[in-house]
Amino acid sequence: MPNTALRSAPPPPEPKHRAERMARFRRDVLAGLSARPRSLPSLYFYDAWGSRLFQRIMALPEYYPTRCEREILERHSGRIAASIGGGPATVVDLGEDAGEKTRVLLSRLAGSRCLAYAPVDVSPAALREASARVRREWPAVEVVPVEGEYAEGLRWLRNREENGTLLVLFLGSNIGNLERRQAVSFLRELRLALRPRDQVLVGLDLVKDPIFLQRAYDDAAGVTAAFNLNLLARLNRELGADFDLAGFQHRATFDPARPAMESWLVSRRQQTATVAGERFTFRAGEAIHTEISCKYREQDLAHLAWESGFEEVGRFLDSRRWFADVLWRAGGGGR
Ligand code: AVJ
Repeated sequence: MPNTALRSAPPPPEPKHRAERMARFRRDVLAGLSARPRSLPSLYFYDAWGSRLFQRIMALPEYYPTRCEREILERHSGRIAASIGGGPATVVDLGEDAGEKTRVLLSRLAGSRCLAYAPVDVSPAALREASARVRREWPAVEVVPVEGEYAEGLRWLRNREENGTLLVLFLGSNIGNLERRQAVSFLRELRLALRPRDQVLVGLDLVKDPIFLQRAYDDAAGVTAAFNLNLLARLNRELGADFDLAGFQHRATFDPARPAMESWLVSRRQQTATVAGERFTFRAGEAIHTEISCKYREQDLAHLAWESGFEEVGRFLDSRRWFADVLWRAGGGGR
């Protein structure tokens, strides 16, 4: 087997981890539904069908983040590319599946240098797609799919010396799904898996007139509603639950104090559902919290970098100042 194929292989699959993830899924769901207010982790939106619905959300006229970030990357990829120097580099893609925006950046980086692309994902299907797309478009780019969660994937990548400089992408406001404090601990952990010259590019959605937020998270065509309700459909499919999807309604609210958009599934009537053998009763109007999408203020970005232990290298905004991609260097200091 040629050496490159060997190096491109994902780490040995560990069925133990998959079984663990399934057990955790069940545990998380039962714990969330038993809590008050009830909640379900947004992490579980993305089964195969949920990922397709999210693709459709990104194409909605109301869902501005995708277009804002594409504008940013089209305008600033050159500067981002220059910031990582000319040596060998690896673009680590956390959860973007080599989507269009990642490819805007890759087209600037590929060709001119020795480049590797490492998607990290728990979903083998997502990894296959991301890898195939990049291999097709840039045959010279070495593709290193890493099956696993972000932290374990990064630890594995850090130990590969041939990676050169890492540029870790966490685009699309994915970090918005974490509470501010959790986001900081996530970023700090991320930084610990990096060497001083490595960089991260993080997409953050900015505070704006709530009317645009409301429309983006409750679109006219009902795609976001379907995306939210798919969470219950997934419990039906994978945990033997018996939710009546017609008995729940999508709701999106803006909390200016956080500030964040929040998504809920509201029970239209009193009803019961069985999940993994446990019975749950929902009152009419009772809401299950399914997602938080934090919005950041421009003036908080420097502090966020500092708290997370990074050095700010660049800050790129779209023309409306609705979205920001921040470029941070891991640096040597520690906080
Ligand atoms: C994928 C987490 C960035 O919060 O905007 C879109 C998910 N939820 N519409 C977001 C989502 C409802 C999205 N992220």
